[in-house]
Formats: sequence, C-alpha cells, structure tokens
Amino acid sequence: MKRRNFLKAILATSFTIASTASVLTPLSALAKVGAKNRDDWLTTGSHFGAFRMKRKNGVIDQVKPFELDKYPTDMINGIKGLVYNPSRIRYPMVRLDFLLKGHKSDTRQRGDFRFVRVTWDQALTLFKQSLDEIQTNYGPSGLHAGQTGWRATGQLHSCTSHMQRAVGMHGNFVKKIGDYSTGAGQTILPYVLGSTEVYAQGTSWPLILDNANTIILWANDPYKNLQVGWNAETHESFEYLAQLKEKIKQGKIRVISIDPVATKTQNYLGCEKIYVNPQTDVALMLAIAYELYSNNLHDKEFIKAYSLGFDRFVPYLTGAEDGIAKDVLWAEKITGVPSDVIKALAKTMVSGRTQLLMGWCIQRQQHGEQPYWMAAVLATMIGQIGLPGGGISYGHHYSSIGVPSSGAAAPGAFPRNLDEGQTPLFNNEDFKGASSTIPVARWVDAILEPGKVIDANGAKVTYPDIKMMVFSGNNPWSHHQDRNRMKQAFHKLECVVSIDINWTATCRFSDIVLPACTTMERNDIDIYGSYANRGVLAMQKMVEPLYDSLSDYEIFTRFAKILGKEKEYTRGMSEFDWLKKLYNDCKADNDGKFVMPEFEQFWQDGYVHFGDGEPWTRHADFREDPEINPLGTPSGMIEIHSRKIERYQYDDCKGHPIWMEKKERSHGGPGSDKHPIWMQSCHPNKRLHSQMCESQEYRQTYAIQNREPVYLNPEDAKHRGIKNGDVVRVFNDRGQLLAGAVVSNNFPKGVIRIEEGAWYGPVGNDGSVNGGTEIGALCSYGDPNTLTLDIGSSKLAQACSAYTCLVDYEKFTGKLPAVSSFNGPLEIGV
Ligand SMILES: Nc1nc2c(c(=O)[nH]1)N[C@H]1C(S)=C(S)[C@@H](COP(=O)(O)OP(=O)(O)OC[C@H]3O[C@@H](n4cnc5c(=O)[nH]c(N)nc54)[C@H](O)[C@@H]3O)O[C@H]1N2
Ligand SMILES: Nc1nc2c(c(=O)[nH]1)N[C@H]1C(S)=C(S)[C@@H](COP(=O)(O)OP(=O)(O)OC[C@H]3O[C@@H](n4cnc5c(=O)[nH]c(N)nc54)[C@H](O)[C@@H]3O)O[C@H]1N2
Ligand SMILES: [Mo]
Repeated sequence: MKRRNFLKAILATSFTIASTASVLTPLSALAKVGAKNRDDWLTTGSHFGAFRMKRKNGVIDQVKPFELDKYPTDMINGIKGLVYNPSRIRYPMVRLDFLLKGHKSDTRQRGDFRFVRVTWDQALTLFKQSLDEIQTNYGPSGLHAGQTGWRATGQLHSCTSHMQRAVGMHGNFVKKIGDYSTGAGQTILPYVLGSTEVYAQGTSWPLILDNANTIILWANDPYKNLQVGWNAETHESFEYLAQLKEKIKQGKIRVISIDPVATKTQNYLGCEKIYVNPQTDVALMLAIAYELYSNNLHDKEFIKAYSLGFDRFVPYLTGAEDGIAKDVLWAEKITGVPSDVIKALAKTMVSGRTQLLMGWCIQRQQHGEQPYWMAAVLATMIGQIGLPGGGISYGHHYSSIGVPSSGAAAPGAFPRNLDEGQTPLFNNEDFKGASSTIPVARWVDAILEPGKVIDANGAKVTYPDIKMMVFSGNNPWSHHQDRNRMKQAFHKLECVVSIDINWTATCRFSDIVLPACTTMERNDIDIYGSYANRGVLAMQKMVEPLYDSLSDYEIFTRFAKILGKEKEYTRGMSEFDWLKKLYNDCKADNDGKFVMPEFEQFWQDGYVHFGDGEPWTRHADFREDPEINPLGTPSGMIEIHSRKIERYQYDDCKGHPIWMEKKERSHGGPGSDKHPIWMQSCHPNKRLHSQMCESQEYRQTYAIQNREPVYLNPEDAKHRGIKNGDVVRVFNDRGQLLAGAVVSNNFPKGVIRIEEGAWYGPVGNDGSVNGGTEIGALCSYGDPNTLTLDIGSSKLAQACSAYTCLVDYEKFTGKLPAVSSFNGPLEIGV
C-alpha cells in the first residue's frame, strides 16, 4: 500500500491484531546498519561513566571503562543492552483510536497497547496538527511540555531541550518548577542557608578526610548513588570512600549511618549504624538538639554570631510552648532509637569535628522540608559550619559533589529556548488566569482539578486546564506517584506525545510515539565528571540509528521544517557544526587558563583533560566574615526561625522546624493498623531510574522469576509464609503489583524496598496486556509507583512525597501472568 494512502485506508479498514510485539532482530542482522567501518576503540560517555567501545561487523562488541575511571560501575555490563533490546521503539507509531478519531478518541483505551506504524512525515504532521488544535481551542494553558528528567548525557542532543525549543517555536506552554529529586530541600534551604545547597559544590573530600572526627551519613547511601552522575561520571568519589574505609579501620574517623535499612555504603565501609523508624528523623534531630541545649553543649557563640531566631525555636524544643519537651524519652517512642543512644550521639556530635552528610530521600516524603531545616539547626548548634570536616552538606552522594572541581569553563549546550527575536507560530501568552508554571510533581493534580488554587512557596498557583502533554527525556509512568490516579488523569487528556528510545509505560499511555536513538547512535560532547568537571569528552557514534529511530536533533529539525522554521531551529548548522561550535566556545572561554587542542585533534583523542582541582570548604567565607559574605537568606544569617515562612501562615510548614505526624506511617503511625509495612522506593543499585531496566541480560542479574525484586525482612516474610524466590503480591488501597521476594537481614521489621524505575506492566484480570487500562490493574513486573501516595510535601514546596507510603504483602498464589512491560505494543496490521 502506498504510504500516502495509508491514513485514508486505515480509516476504511477493520483491524486485526497482527502479533504481539515484533521479534527482536538478531544482532547479525543489525550488522548492515552499522556505521562506516572504524573498528578501533571509540569513546563515549553516559550517566554511568565514560567508556571505550569497539565494533565487530558493525555491531557494538566490546565495552570497557575509560582509562581514567578507576572505579567503574557494574552497570557497564548493561550498556550494550541499552542499544540492543526488545523494548526499542522501531518506528513512529500512533495509538489506534487516536489515528481514527484524533482529539475525539476514546481515551479510556489509552494503555491498551494497540498502535499503528506510520511514517515520520505522518507522525510529525499529526503532532503539529494536535498542537494547532490545542493552541486554537485552549491557548498555551492547554499544553504542558515542561517536565524534565534524566535525558541521556550529551550537550548537543540533550533531548528535552530539543523538544522544548521546537514545541516552543510552535507555541507557548505550561512549565514546571523544582524537581522530583530535591523538591522540598531546594525550596526550604534558600530560606535557611540562602541557597538550594543540594546542588552546590560541597567541602572537598580530602579536607573532610583530614579534619573530621565523625561523619554522620543521614539517610545517605553514597556507595550506591555515586555510580551515576548528571554528566559522564568519573567515579573519583569512590577513591575517597576507599580512603574513608581505611580510616575507619584505623580508628581515625567514626562514621555513623542513620537509616532504617542496612545500606550498601554501611556494608562496604563497615561503619556504625543507628536504626531509626521511617519518616521520624525530625523527632530524632529534635531530641539531639534537646540534649545539647539542656546540657549546655550547644555553641552559643556561633548561634549568636551566625544565626537568627534560636530564641523563637527554644520554647518549642523545651515544651514551654506546647507542653511537650522534645527530649530523648519523647523521641524514643516515635523514632525507635533508645534514649541512651540518642544521648551518646548528641555527645559525639560535639566532641571533635563532625561532618553531617545528608541524603535526599528523607525530603521526598510528606513534610520533607522539616528534616532539612532541622538538620541545619542542629549543624548551627554544633557550630562547625564553614570549617573543613565540619558543618553540613546536602549533596555528597550526588554527581561528584565533594570532588574538587577543575575550575575550567564547561562546554555549553544546544539552546532550550528560542533565540532572541524569534517568535512562536501561535504567539499567544494568554494563560487564561491560570499559572504558566506549576510545581513539578503537581501536574496530575492539575489535570484532575483544573482551576483549583493551591499554595506554593508563598504564592498562589492556579492549575491550568491541561489537555495535551509532550514528554521527552523523562518517563512519568515510571517517576510519578500513584498509577491508578494517573490513569484517571490521562482519561482527561486529548493528546499525549512521547519521544523516547524505548517502549516505556509512558509511551504505552501516549497517542503519538516517536523513536529516538541512543547516544551510541549519534555524535556529541559532554562534560566529564559533573561537579568535578575534569575535562571534555567526545561521544563518538558507534552505529547508525537502529530501525527508523533518529537523533533528537534530527527529529526536531524535521518537525521545525513542517513549521517552516528549520533554519531558525538549526541556525543552519549540522550536527558537527554544532559540536565544533560548542567545543570552540569552550576553548575560547578557557583561553589562557586551560589548554585545549583544535577540535579535530580533540575528536581524534576523544578527550581533553583539565587536571585536578583545589580543595575547598563550603561556607568558609561566611564563617570568615558574615557581613562581607552574607548568606542569601533575607537576614544574611542562618535562619533557625524564618519570619518570611511564618508570614505564609501554613499549617504544614511553620516559622521553625517542628515534628509533624504523617498521613501514613509505619511502626504504630497512622494507617499502620490496616497496612503495617513501610515501602521505600529508593534509587536502584543497578539502574538509573527506569533506564537500563530494558537491558535484558543485565536485568536477569537481579530479577526474580522475571520480576523486580522486593526486599523483605526475614521475620515478616516468614510470618507470611514467603521464602526467597517466591512471587509476592504487594498492595494497598491504591494499587497492587507482583514482585520477586529477596529475603534479607538488611531490612528491618515493617520495612520493604522496591527500587523505583521498575517498568510498569499492567495486566487485566485475565492476564491480558489490553486489560492494563483498568483502574486497579495488577502490575506484572513491580513498579513501586503503583502504590505510592501522590500528595505535595506541604504548602511550601508541594514536592513529591513518594516515601510516605504504607503497604502490605502476601504470597501470590494465583495464575502467574506474563510480564507485560518490555515487549512493546500490539502492532495493528491493516
Ligand atoms: N517512588 C519513587 N518515585 C520516584 C523517585 C523515588 O525515589 N521513588 N525518585 C524521583 C527522582 S529523584 C527522579 S530524578 C525521577 C526520575 O525520573 P525520570 O528522569 O523521568 O527517569 P528516567 O527513567 O531516567 O527517564 C528518562 C527517560 O528518558 C529517556 N531517554 C534517555 N535518553 C534519551 C534521549 O536521548 N532521547 C529521548 N527522546 N529520550 C531519552 C529514557 O529512555 C527514559 O524513558 O523519579 C522520581 N520518582
Ligand atoms: N545507582 C543509582 N544512583 C543514583 C540514581 C539512580 O537511579 N541509581 N539516581 C540519582 C538521583 S536522580 C537522585 S535524586 C539520587 C537520590 O539520592 P537519595 O534520595 O539520597 O537516595 P536513596 O538511595 O533513594 O535514599 C538514600 C537513603 O535514604 C534512606 N531513607 C529513606 N527514608 C528514610 C527515612 O525516613 N529516614 C532515614 N534516616 N533514612 C531514610 C534509604 O534507606 C536510603 O538508604 O541518587 C542519584 N544516584
Ligand atoms: Mo533525582
């Protein structure tokens, strides 16, 4: 059938389901799509680190870590599977009913996985027509294309930028503020310490190792989480963790990890551990503060010289205000930490130099602002902020923070926004009274309750009436909370577009799906070592894009052409023109400071090294002179009490940090009589969120009966008749999933872990893929966000609260459905 008659014909024909997912093309058949023969080692980079790769017969054959990477992650073994796997999107595809009825389609069919193959031209034209329809009927408040996520590394092809620039050339759209990672933390800390802190470079590891007597790892698992980075990761932090391990062994540094579970870092370092009941850290911090205060161990000089509002906080601490002293006995009941342990911990913190290293997990829960604020109060009372090896950090588990930066200028990126003077086709800025920016994790709320006014960070946000969403470089059907609520919201959307490499659940619940290629199928450059900024890395194409996939640059160049704006989009430059420009701009910025060869030489070498950086202490300048170097807070001081926040008059974020009960909490908290188990959905040890779940062979290194592992406490599991390797049904009133049991002493009673990023694979009661549309459908693989709670952290940050989540579980005894997550759609033939 001629392609141009395709759409007409499709409207006239009845459909049969041709086959479930196409069979994976054997590697040998892919050989013919290989790039021109260059079978020497090529260089590329990824969130997982930099690699050298070698082809054989046009197929990626060997992958080895970059020479400078002394601590490569095990995930290197999953890299090849990112390119070759059955989840790859092969062609542009359109959901069957959307192809038939466009914006009047039956949106309840979304998720039934029936898609039709179309040409790139057809897909991009449909995409543009949908945008036309939305802009015409609703204006920019009807379109949300503002979500971001862990798009692949690379300064040129960074896919979300491409999508937003191109869609922005068509018209304006709703955007987001904040992120899922640190939503609560990055909102509260500017009030307290004057910057987000979470994304700031921290005190250098060498200074911490030389000066700290005690390191507190609070909700922090760096040994797991430093395997990946925002840019190509160098893994230098692992050298410092190795030194730390040695120092612990020699008795030179004490490391105390405060965490409900035994973490990978604890097991690696062999450090001390304090178990705390989930979500109760603020109570523990308050009791430490009470100990310090009542024993006169707090640093009164420092508090006076560098902070504001301690006097407003003390009446709450002592109970003068509410009749409850936040003492160790009070905290013991809530936290499960024995009073003598709290007392000893308080004493330890003020004897010698103490470095607090906070993880991010405890602010991804209801009232997640509070532990971050209270930790800053504690650090202020200890009085070592601004000293090497003392004070507080909120980032040493992330992207090389703490590794001294080279100080070089990093290469810039392809522009996300329109160039100066460019205007969109639909030049309309009328959001009809709704907000044009909404808190990142509240978009599902907005779809469900358009027009609703909420509080957010001292302002009012009016939810726009979102009718269309475009996703690129993020996977909301992995990262967002409460799948069944998302299904309800998606029923209300007229059109959803996804640009991705793989058939993620987000694509499954979309109408137009566009295949992007991986970084191994295009040329790019990246910063080597996020915060370390160790150099510039060439990302050299290994193979041509598989199937019909294209680079994000090419996808949106073609799209811009349909808009009549190709030149505006590309500035008339090719992929290599851009790479040269980004490189040469960086070279000019570093002129006279860092030597960079000509582009051609760099491309041949694959790398430019900037050298090591200088050790540095966070907040040292503030400590040195708080008047000349004030913090960015309203007062320039550390704000233990914030007048600004107090003036907002929020019931869930007051003028100073307080302990508040959670909506759901295990260990005797609300909801625990019905669903007694706390589910933590921590970041995966062998993935980056949902990325690499598709890497088939590698997934088998951890999957249990093809399912995502659920980590269980031995006693709890035994009580439920469950042993290692069983399939378990985990459930609450929001949803249900299957997962494979791993019984482990690392997990205490009342706590389970299912790592986020496990691919959602809903099935109907009969096990069918189509049945995945049902509200309450069973997830066949084990996506924890089938169960999580979708509420804002508080009126302040309105951030993701995924860790406020109770569940129960049982041995699964029904007929085991096949996993529906990985094989792509049911392709409809005509
Ligand atoms: N329950 C629970 N939920 C969580 C969390 C949690 O701890 N618990 N953590 C939250 C946090 S901190 C985060 S950061 C988010 C992460 O959420 P996301 O950033 O959405 O997660 P990823 O799985 O990395 O999604 C990236 C998507 O981009 C696609 N992609 C990668 N490279 C390219 C490319 O070159 N082109 C195109 N077009 N697409 C590409 C990938 O295939 C993938 O589908 O999850 C959040 N959700
Ligand atoms: N391998 C790998 N590394 C990653 C990522 C990945 O996907 N894979 N993602 C990256 C991203 S985007 C982010 S945002 C960071 C996430 O960084 P974090 O959010 O810090 O990481 P998590 O591992 O989810 O959680 C850290 C620790 O917090 C503990 N914890 C959870 N709840 C509580 C609590 O109530 N109290 C206490 N005391 N402890 C608690 C957990 O048990 C866990 O050991 O990781 C980054 N690094
Ligand atoms: Mo994150």
